[in-house]
Amino acid sequence: MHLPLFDLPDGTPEEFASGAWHLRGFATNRAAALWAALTEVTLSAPWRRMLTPGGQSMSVDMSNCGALGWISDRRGYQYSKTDPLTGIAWPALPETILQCAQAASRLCRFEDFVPDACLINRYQSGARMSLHQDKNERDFSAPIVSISLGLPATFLFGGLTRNERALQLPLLHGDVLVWGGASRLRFHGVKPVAAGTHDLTGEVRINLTLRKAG
Ligand code: MD6
Ligand code: FE
Repeated sequence: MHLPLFDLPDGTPEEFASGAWHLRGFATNRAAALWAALTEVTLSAPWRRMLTPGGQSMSVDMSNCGALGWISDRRGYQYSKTDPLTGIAWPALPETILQCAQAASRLCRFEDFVPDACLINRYQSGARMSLHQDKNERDFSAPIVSISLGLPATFLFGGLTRNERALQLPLLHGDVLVWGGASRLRFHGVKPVAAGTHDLTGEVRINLTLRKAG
């Protein structure tokens, strides 16, 4: 059966590149629970600006939950079992976040995705993420699940080399990306987030990136 785009029920995976799916609005009905859970996480692991290996402050505020947290400093990018700010383990991955990620990945035929790391990104207006590859994880056969909440953003989706022209993908509140396979190592980034206000998150965009890192 042929379904034109405008007839797709919310959350239906659209494969926009080999191994990369866009699930529009998949998390919308869980957004309030996700927001409450990540707000709780950031009470224990506060928002901070990390340094790039070059020593510049990133424009995105970050935190983590799960067994491993993604961190960046002058030594480079790595996963850490402890929060360098507090010296203690990252907060546990909230069940509501885990269930959302697993439900989304299952729809894209990744049957047993067990993430051990959840990076939480907060974009205030003007914050951006320059083109990068996610390659600090041990096992590239696991997908990455990315959940967007709050203000919209334009996601840049490039190729396997930095200079390949990037597609632009609008990401809205509640959208989920699942990507792996042939897309796992594609360059990607986020254009500067425009100022605005969202009913749930206020003046920010939130992105949760779930990975199997260890
Ligand atoms: C963001 N996301 O959307 C940043 N990486 O704020 C990422 O860097 C990302 O969304 C790998 C897979 C999906 C992503
Ligand atoms: Fe990334």
